[in-house]
Amino acid sequence: MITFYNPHHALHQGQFEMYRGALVPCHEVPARADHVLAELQRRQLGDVLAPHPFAAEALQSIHAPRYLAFLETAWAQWVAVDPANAAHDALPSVWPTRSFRTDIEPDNFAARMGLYSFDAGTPLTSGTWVAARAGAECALSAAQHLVQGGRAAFALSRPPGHHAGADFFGGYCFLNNAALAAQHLRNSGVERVAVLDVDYHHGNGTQAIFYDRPDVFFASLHGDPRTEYPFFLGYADETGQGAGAGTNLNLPMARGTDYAQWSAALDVALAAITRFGAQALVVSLGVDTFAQDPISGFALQSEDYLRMGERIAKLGLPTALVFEGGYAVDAVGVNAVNVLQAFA
Ligand code: B3N
Ligand code: ZN
Repeated sequence: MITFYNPHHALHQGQFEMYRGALVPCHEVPARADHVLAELQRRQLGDVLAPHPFAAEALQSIHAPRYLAFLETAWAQWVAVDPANAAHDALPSVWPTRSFRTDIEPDNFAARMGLYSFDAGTPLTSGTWVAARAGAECALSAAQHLVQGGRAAFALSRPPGHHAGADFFGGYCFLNNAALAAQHLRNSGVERVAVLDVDYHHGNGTQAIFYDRPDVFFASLHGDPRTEYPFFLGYADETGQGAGAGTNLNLPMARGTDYAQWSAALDVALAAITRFGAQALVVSLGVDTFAQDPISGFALQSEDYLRMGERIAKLGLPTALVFEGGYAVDAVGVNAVNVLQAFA
């Protein structure tokens, strides 16, 4: 198995996220990717390469041009508001909720931050754009590896991606790496692609991007959004719309879910992916389902990730795995690489 590692990921190093009315240290830290890389190298699971460069059009296959233009220049805009802003990250604080207009991009920077985001937990930093773009290129490179006949590839991307929509960031995500990989497969002639999201949190961005698409199946196993982030999407009755009716499968589960319960849901998702006739698979690989994860509520153990990988690999599909969440930093390397082991 080949890994595409984002050499610029550490340029995105947020300081604080909003939680219960206070700024708390960010959970999504560079050490997460460092631990995964170290574990991959310790087990010698294959080559680790820098991603290939991709033209801007690759990002535009998923993301709105005005959103990309905003992200690319956001830090400069933030510092232009006040040079003293360079000392701290930008966080949104005002949003256009129901009845507000979103067709106008206001001149005010805080308003633009709100227009293009959905929470106050995702700081934008001086290095966010460079890191996010290189992370997206890891996912695109992994997809390209499958196009060239590879069995599996891992995108060690940071920041993560599955909460990012076509034109918004949130949930620590800016560019939707998994969606970019799936779309690259489609653009390269793979007719039916499935995205399997095993992160603790529902991949609202990925779902929204493909919700009316008959050619991309999205299946997600996650904490019940009635109690778990991102709260406003991820319910079982969301099954796709229009031409995409029937191509979305949400399997929400209660806090405390262990591997026996979780793997029964995995079987349901994998059976649906098989029925769909997927020719390639993209896995949003979050390991925040781990019992000791500090912000999540499932009860998976490190050895469960070995079985998870074996089960997914048994599908026999060309598979691109894209790193998402997982915040028990010391265990994140072992857990993620346990999944990858079956593809090595
Ligand atoms: O859910 C949280 C959250 C929960 C507990 C916290 N503690 C105990 C300090 C802090 C934060 N925040 C909402 C944002 C969650 C983003 C999840 C990103 C992710 O992994 N997506 O897959
Ligand atoms: Zn997550």
